[in-house]
Amino acid sequence: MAKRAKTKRRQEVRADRAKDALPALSTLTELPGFEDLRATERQVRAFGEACKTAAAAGVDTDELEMGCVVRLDRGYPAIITQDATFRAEFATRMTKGSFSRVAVGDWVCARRPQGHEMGLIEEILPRESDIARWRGGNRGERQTLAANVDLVVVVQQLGEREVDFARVARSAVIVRDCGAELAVVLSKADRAGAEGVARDIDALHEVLGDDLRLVVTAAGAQGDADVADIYAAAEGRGVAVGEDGVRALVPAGVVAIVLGESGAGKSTLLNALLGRNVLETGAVRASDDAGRHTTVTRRMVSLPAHGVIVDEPGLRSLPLVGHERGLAKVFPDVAREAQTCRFRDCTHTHEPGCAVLAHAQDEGYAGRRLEAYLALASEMRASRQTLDPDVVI
Ligand SMILES: Nc1nc2c(ncn2[C@@H]2O[C@H](COP(=O)(O)OP(=O)(O)OP(=O)(O)O)[C@@H](O)[C@H]2O)c(=O)[nH]1
Ligand SMILES: [Mg+2]
Ligand SMILES: [Zn+2]
Repeated sequence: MAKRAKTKRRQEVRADRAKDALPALSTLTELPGFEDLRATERQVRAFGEACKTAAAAGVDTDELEMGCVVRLDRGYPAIITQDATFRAEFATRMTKGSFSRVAVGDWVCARRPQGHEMGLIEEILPRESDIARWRGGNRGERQTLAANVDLVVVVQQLGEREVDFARVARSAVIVRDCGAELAVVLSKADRAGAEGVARDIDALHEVLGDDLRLVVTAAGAQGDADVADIYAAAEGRGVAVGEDGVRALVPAGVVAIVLGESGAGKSTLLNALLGRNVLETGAVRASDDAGRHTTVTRRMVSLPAHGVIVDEPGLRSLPLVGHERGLAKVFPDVAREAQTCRFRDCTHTHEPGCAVLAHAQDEGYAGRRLEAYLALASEMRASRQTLDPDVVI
């Protein structure tokens, strides 16, 4: 027993030290203001209900405020309310079970007990969108990356080789399934050159359609790199370029998140948008061009005169599990045909009475669009069979 108490004490000391090492919130000038973040009416109503519940549990309602989670530093949330910015932990009645999983962007019922620096999260209010990915193996779980964001900016780096359009298509399906809008930033355009960029834009248009919101950037190009030709090639294809192109995606009032592999240049891009080096960036490995997971904190930064963007740690794997709705949103033309196939479980590869194949033969889909759809659909079919049905949400 004594041993267990000692271990517990040691854990507490370690947790206290970790808290002390967190950056002081008052020094973070890039944090959004309360007026930059807008809760929906549904969330405001839910806050009212949460106050009633807390009052019934004996909480002084004068201490309750509606707040938004603007950072998660090693799991510790920072919350912004109308009057204050403070760190918070979970009220004891919340710490059990999955309710304690708060994400950046979450609106919460927060409590600041009189004379306390640390706040408490009494309740997480319902999410309007939930950007989540599946992680782990057969008994995996959904990990929420951010809540209540309007737009996901998928950042994909360019290089000498053709853009990894399969990865962008996969990201698009997950984003559209999560209830957010999608935009794609092709970063590091200086590495691809004008011809490479033109090739990559065409590939993405082929797979994801011409109305895909696309921006080509080179925010971290070395000083003497000439990107004028490269940007001209993109603009010639009707694609926006540079930091202004990205800013236009995130007007005031919009909350966005950047999503992409480690090393894709997400933090570099956000620093360029902020006009100063607020976020840490790190070199990629020469051997495989992969990043080293430089960003570890999920946090909001506020763009001057524009909206808010959440910087995220890079994601390696993006398994597709149960995102059929997202697939149908990204490929509405294929999904429409698929509904009239003779077999409900048609794989659209060889079956008689397959409307997708018939359409491909008669009118055709753009280039590699069908190929991308089939690859994603088949992966989802496979994951559905291997996953434990109990954990599929
Ligand atoms: N050539 C070139 N290099 C870039 C560009 N943008 C970023 N880089 C480099 O790519 C590397 C990774 O950049 P980061 O901004 O740290 O990438 P990240 O996506 O934030 O990575 P994680 O935080 O690990 O997820 C750095 O060495 C950057 O200098 C660019 O436009 N051109
Ligand atoms: Mg980063
Ligand atoms: Zn079919």
